[in-house]
This record gives sequence, C-alpha cells and structure tokens, in this order.
Amino acid sequence: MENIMKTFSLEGKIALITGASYGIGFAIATAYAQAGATICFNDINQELVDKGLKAYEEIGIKAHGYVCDVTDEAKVQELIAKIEKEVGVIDILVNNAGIIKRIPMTEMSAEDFRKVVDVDLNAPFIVSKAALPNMIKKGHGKIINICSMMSELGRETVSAYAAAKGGLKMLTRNIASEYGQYNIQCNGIGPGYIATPQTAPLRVPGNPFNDFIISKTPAARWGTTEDLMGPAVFLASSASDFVNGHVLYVDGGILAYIGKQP
Ligand code: NAP
Ligand code: GCO
Repeated sequence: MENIMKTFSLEGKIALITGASYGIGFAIATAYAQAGATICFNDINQELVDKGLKAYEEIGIKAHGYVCDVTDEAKVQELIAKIEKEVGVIDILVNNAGIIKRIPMTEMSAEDFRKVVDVDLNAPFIVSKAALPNMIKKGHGKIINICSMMSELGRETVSAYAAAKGGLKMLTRNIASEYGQYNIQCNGIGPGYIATPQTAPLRVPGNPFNDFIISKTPAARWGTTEDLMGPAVFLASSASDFVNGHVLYVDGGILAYIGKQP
C-alpha cells in the first residue's frame, strides 16, 4: 500500500485555476504549487494576469498566466488548447472565477442577474466542458467548483449569486454523475465567509454584518484564504479518488450552528 501522505501529492499534475490573480484562487494555486503541481491561471485582463504573475513569482512559483473571460466559450476553448500546447493536458481544474452583485431582488435588473449567473454558473459549465475531453483521454481528472454558503442558504440582496451557486452545486453533482465512469471526480468547496476583496464591503468596521457573521460562526472569526488550502489539495489529490459529487463546506461551522444565543 502506498504511503498515505504520497496520496496528497500533486507532483507531475497540471492545474488550471480560473480567476486566480488574487483571493481564494491565488491561495488554492499556491497550495497546489506547494504540493508539486504546475500552475496555470487566467484572469479577465492583462493587468490582473501581470499582477498575479508577479505575486506568484514573489513566492517562488513560476505560474503560467493567461487573459481569458471565462464566460466566452470560444476564448475558453482557445485557452484550454493553448495550455495543452504550451504546458500539457489539464489534470486539475478549479472553477474559481466569480462575481457577486448585492442588490435587493426587486431592484435588480435582469441584465445584472444574468451577469452573475453567467460568471458563477455558466462559466464553470463552459470551462469544464472544454477540459473534460482530454481528461477522459488521459484516464483521470479532478474538477473542483468553488461553491458557497449560498449554495445552501439565502440572504437579502444576493438572489442571483445564491441561484448561481445553488446551480453550481447541482452542476458539480451532475459532472460527478456523468463522468465518474472515466475516473474523473468533480467536487465542490463551499467556503464560509472569507476575508478577500469580494467580502471587503462586509468587513468594514462598524458594519453590523461583520458582527453578525462572527456570531453565526462557531469558530467566531472570518475565514482566511489559507483555511481553504488543505481542503483544496485533498480534493485535487488521489486521496479523494472515491469522493465524488460532494461539496466540502469550509465554513468554520456556520452551516451547523443556529447562532450565538443572545
Ligand atoms: P474575488 O476576490 O472577487 O476574485 C474573483 C476573481 O475572479 C477575480 O480575480 C476576478 O477578476 C475574477 N473574475 C471575475 N469574473 C471573471 C471572468 N468573467 N473571467 C475571468 N475571471 C473573472 O473573489 P474571491 O473572494 O477570491 O472568491 C473566489 C471564488 O470564491 C468566487 O467564485 C466566489 O464566489 C467564491 N466564494 C467566495 C467567498 C468569500 O467569502 N470570499 C465565499 C464563498 C465562495 P476581477 O478582479 O476583474 O473581478
Ligand atoms: C455575501 C457574501 C457571501 C460570501 C460567500 C459565503 O454577500 O453574503 O459575499 O456570499 O461571498 O459566498 O459563502
């Protein structure tokens, strides 16, 4: 039997993490590099890609960065083909790129609703569809979709985001169902409330939401991107080859907790 710690290694693997110039994607890519993987990432413009390349270089990671809007299927197909030509067939795909618009539903335009669903749900479909054929040919693959607490819960002003992330949970289960026969595992990570630019507006001093989240989290703190690194490596490694269609919530216990008693 192989030493169990070797099953967590990503040596020799090629990983694509979308939207990974900073934030959660950057942390996951860093973890994968530390576990031995070759890192490919994209972001929506050259400025962000350059920022990401510099940040990876500063921590000793020689990443491959590409400009690509994940909602554009033609561009995504080109991206995957370019990575396969320049780096190799993708073993691990993390659908991380995402946006949120916090607008009361009755005030949200259909266009804004569609924009959120386009990035947070349609794009993981597009990118997974592009990566799957050569994962099948290669005989293995890992797809990890970055879901959310809002894959399970709703709250005011995030109707589009919750709808998209709920759909992403079911897309995760369907990819697992349809492609598990090819030794491809598709799972989700559901981060709790994590300190990144996306949640910065919620963490401003004096914002009652900040105290609310801390009272709803048994760990009594916001998550950090580092909290996601170990779970992400697990789901990308052969240690999880019989885990499929699962959403691993990394939330400090929010989903299990009614909230601090008054
Ligand atoms: P973030 O700081 O906003 O980073 C998201 C990244 O995706 C940014 O680099 C963004 O570029 C990029 N992106 C957006 N639209 C794109 C597109 N069409 N094509 C390519 N790249 C695109 O978000 P984060 O907090 O790191 O979150 C990353 C993922 O985790 C998202 O899916 C988010 O929904 C999810 N999540 C976050 C939390 C949290 O508490 N932070 C919790 C649960 C789940 P721009 O800078 O141009 O926007
Ligand atoms: C919000 C937050 C959340 C987090 C995350 C929680 O406005 O409620 O942005 O949606 O980003 O998705 O898991």
